[in-house]
Amino acid sequence: KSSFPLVVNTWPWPQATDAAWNVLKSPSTALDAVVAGCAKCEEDQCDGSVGFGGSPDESGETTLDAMIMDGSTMDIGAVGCLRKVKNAIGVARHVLENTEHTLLVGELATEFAKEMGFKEETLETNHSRNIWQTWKDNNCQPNFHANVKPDPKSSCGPYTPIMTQTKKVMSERNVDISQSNHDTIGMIVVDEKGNFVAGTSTNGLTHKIPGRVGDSPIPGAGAYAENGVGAAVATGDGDVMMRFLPAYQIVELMHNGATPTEAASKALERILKFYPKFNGALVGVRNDGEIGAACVGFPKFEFCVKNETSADTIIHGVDC
Ligand code: SD4
Repeated sequence: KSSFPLVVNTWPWPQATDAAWNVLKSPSTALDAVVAGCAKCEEDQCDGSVGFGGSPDESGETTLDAMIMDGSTMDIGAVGCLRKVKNAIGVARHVLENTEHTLLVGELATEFAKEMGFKEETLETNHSRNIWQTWKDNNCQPNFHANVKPDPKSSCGPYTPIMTQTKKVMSERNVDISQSNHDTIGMIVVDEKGNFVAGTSTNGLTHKIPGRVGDSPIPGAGAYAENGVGAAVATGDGDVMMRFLPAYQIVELMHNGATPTEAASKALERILKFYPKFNGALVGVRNDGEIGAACVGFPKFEFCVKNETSADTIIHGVDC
């Protein structure tokens, strides 16, 4: 059980925890802290899975998903498939604060971001170009159009449209995450008054079909927060997770008396009934400061916790 204020985030990324904590103690709001924490990972390109230069899609482009939810108002701002803007969580915050909307997507989210003063720049790096080139060299030319026949002279055989390929790979449900090592920062910040804010930021799934949006910007899937109950965040196979709204489930289960660990385990069980090879991890924080997590399909899941009780951020591990 933790005291408040509190910062919790997915994966062993204490630099993000510390960034959020420092802002929270500056002093500032839980909303500011989540934005600062997730932005730190976007800048640091945590694991190559957050921010620019990671997880190129089938056309080589990196696109970003992010969300922020304020449990004191139930306001949400989110961006999906955001192009050419590095600070996805910052744009999500502007959706929350400057619009009546919840989720903006794609190129038009970029237009919105530019209006809000964000810089338009490429999200490609040598690293992301290399990942994409290596993949492309081994998989033949992408062919999005069903009526275009694969080139029979191609050295790597008939091209499997990614749609089919993805279905096949996805049906294994343990291939994509372990191979592409893609993770999301999901962060929960609680201020000293018990206001909950949750956020996410990710560059999603490597070699995704352009246009794919994961669970991270979907309310109740990637994150959920409700003052008086708690908050939860998710990481893992977003195409599956968003079908179950696990973050919402955790908050709802906690509302009905479950501990965060029980709630996270139950939410995973619901998914596993249908997708036994699914990979994912969930973290929840309850209104009384209790923290819990559950995971499946990863060898181990680690998450960071920072509160007043220790000078350093503590990394907790859960066996999956
Ligand atoms: C997604 N959930 O886009 C994200 C990726 C992730 O660990 O969290 N991977 O599907």
